[in-house]
Amino acid sequence: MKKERTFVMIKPDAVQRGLVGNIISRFERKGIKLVAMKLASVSKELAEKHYEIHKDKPFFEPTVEYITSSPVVAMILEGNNAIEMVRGMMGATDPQKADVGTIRGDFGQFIGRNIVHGSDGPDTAEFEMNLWFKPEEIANYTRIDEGWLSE
Ligand code: IDP
Ligand code: MG
Repeated sequence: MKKERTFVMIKPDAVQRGLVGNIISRFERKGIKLVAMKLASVSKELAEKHYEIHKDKPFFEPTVEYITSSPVVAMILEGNNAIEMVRGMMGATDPQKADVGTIRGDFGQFIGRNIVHGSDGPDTAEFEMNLWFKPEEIANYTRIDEGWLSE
């Protein structure tokens, strides 16, 4: 299976509601490796770049407002097939449609307050990791359980 890195952001509502630990814990327990992380207040400029593929959509402005309203936790996660695996753990974009057991399904109610972001493919992951992190902010290390997380 392909080892991948993906960009994940815990959105302002989840930080405000004290869900940071629970969300990170889910990724840790799955065996996904945390390689970069920071709490950040997001500028309008960064938010607009992050969501630039949606700039013509009606939800663009409100989403930029949402993401800049209070701090977020930005992360790079690494694991086997990590991009798809993380998206699966997050659940559908609309928390009302997300399966129970997923992050959005367990914690969210509204599409405009949907708890978490994860890159949707290899190109987006690359773009978002470069947008949010400098190379020196990324830690390269081996986790002690990696031998048990491969076959
Ligand atoms: P994703 O986050 O599951 O990849 P996208 O379609 O890429 O979903 O949308 C990006 C973000 O824009 C969503 O996570 C959500 O915060 C916001 N968004 C998407 N669609 C709507 C909508 O219909 N109303 C309000 N916000 C939306
Ligand atoms: Mg998306």
